[in-house]
Amino acid sequence: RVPVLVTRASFPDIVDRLRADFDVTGNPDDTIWTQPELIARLQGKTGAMTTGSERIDATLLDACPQLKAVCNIGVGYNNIDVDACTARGVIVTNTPDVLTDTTADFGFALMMAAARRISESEHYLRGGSWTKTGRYDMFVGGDVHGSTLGILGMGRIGRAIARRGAFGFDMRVIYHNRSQLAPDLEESCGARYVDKETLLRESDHLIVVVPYSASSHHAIGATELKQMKSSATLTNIARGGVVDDAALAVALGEGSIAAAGLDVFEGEPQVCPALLAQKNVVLTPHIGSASVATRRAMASLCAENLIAALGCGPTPGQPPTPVNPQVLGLH
Ligand code: 8YV
Repeated sequence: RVPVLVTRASFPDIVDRLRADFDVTGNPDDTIWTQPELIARLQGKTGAMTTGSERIDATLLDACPQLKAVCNIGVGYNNIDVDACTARGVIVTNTPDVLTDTTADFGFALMMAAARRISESEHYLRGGSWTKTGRYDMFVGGDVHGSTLGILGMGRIGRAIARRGAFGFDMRVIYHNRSQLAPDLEESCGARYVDKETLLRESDHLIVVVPYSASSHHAIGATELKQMKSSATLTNIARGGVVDDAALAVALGEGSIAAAGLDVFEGEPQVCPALLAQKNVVLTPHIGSASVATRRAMASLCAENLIAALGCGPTPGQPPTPVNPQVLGLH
C-alpha cells in the first residue's frame, strides 16, 4: 500500500477515508515537528497532507525522492517551493474557495475589533479596572459603517470582504491589486480600483489579503504606515511578512495609525515582542479559516486531492485543485 504522511492532527473520519487507499502515518498528538523531524517522517512516503506550517523546500524534496504529491490544507502555499516541486514532478494542491467566506468574516471581525477596541476594553474589564476608573468616554473608537474600506489584494477573499463592506456596512470600498478587476467583477463587489498611494492615504480601515511572495514582502512597512491616516486601522489576515511587524509596532506606539488586527505574523508562532507590548492591536493565532465547517471542508478537499493525485478515487490522476497542473499526467 502506498505510504502517506498526514503532518498535523485532522478529522478522524477524513483520515480514515485516506486509510481506505493508503498506509497513513499521522500526527495524533499534533506535535510541531522540526525540519529534520519532518524530513525523517517524510522519507519513503509517496504523498503528504500538509498545513501552512511545514516548509517543503528543495532540500526536503531531495531527501524524499519518492514523494509524488504534496497536498496543502490552505489556499496559500508560500510554505511550498512550487518550482522545486514542479522540477521534480511533484504535484502540489491547495484548498481554494471552500474557505473564502469564513476567512472574509474573520477579516471583518478583526477589523471591527480593532476599530471598536474590543480586545483592549475586554482586558480592562477582566483586569477589574472598570469598577475603579470607568469613564463615560472610555474606549471610543472609529466607526466602521459609512467609512472607507481599503483592500490590498483583490482575490476571492478580498472580493468577499469588499461585498461585506459595500453591501452590509455602507462603506466606500477601494482596492489595490496587481491588476484591476474586470468592470463586472468590480461592480459585483462594490469596489473601485486605486493606486497604492491613494489606498494608503484614503483608507479608514485597510485590510491586507495579498498572498506572500518576494514582491509582497513588507508591502506595508514604515513608509506605507506613515502615509496612512492617524485614525486608520490595519488588519492582516494574509501572511506574516506582507506587513513589517516591527515597523507596525513602532507606528502603533507613536499613534501614526490608531489600531491593528493581526492573525498572521512574521516567524509565527513567534510574535514580535514589540507588538505584544502594544495595547491597540488585536492578536489572534492564525485562525482566519477556523470554523468547524470550513476546516472540515478544507481537510476533505485536501484528502480528495491526495487520493486523486496518487491515482485513486473517482478521478484518478485529476486532483480537483492543483497548483501546478503541468505536472499532472507525468506519473
Ligand atoms: C490555514 C491559511 O489555516 O488557507 C490558508 O492559506 O492560512 C489557513 O486557512 C493554514 O494554511 C493552515 O492549514
